[in-house]
Amino acid sequence: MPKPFTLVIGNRNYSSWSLRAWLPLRKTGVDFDVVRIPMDTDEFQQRIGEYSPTRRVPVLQAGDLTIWDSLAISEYLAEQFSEARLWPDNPSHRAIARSISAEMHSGLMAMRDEFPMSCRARDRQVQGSPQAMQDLARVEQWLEVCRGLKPGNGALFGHFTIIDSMLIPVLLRFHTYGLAKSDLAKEYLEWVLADADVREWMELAEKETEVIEHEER
Ligand SMILES: N[C@@H](CCC(=O)N[C@@H](CS)C(=O)NCC(=O)O)C(=O)O
Repeated sequence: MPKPFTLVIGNRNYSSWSLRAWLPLRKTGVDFDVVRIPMDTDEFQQRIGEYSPTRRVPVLQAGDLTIWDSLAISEYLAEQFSEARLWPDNPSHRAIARSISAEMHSGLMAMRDEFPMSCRARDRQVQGSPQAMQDLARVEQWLEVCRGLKPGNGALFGHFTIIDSMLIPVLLRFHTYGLAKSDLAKEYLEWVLADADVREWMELAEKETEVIEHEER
């Protein structure tokens, strides 16, 4: 019996956008298949066109429907699974969460380029450019804004929402490169690393054997 959804992802170790789609799908509780295609390989080039019009991952297949792009997948899941409350309940909080998610989705290029995600890597020492450091400072500002609106620990708006899945791959970089400086970032990172789904993803990433040289620092 085919499962209702199939998520096509890249390497768990490297593919931050795959993680951003996998997490909200996981949080809905729905059953789904994963097709993992290792990136930067001949296999990726041969197979990706079968799934993805952009030749990128993630892609969600929902019956006949194909949804490419992590944010579009997240929005679709939020609509289909309203009980999962994938956006904050409060409309103002929702607007801010969407603004930050969109900013993450379309920006922070220097940080993304200079501090690539590698879930299994630790203690990396990288000197970021001024632009990358500005991007990292922006992440700290986001945390301050969210905690200002909704004081507390753990998920930014009291329960897991899409803003968390947008930020979690950044927090995993904080872990890899020792970038969590403020108490807010340290506390949030602690919550991220304790999340059962994040842990599962990281454990599976550890078992992957592929190495993408240009993603290593
Ligand atoms: N805006 C897209 C970005 C997708 C993306 O850049 N995916 C990367 C992996 S994290 C990819 O497919 N890289 C493979 C390639 O470019 O060959 C999204 O949010 O889903």
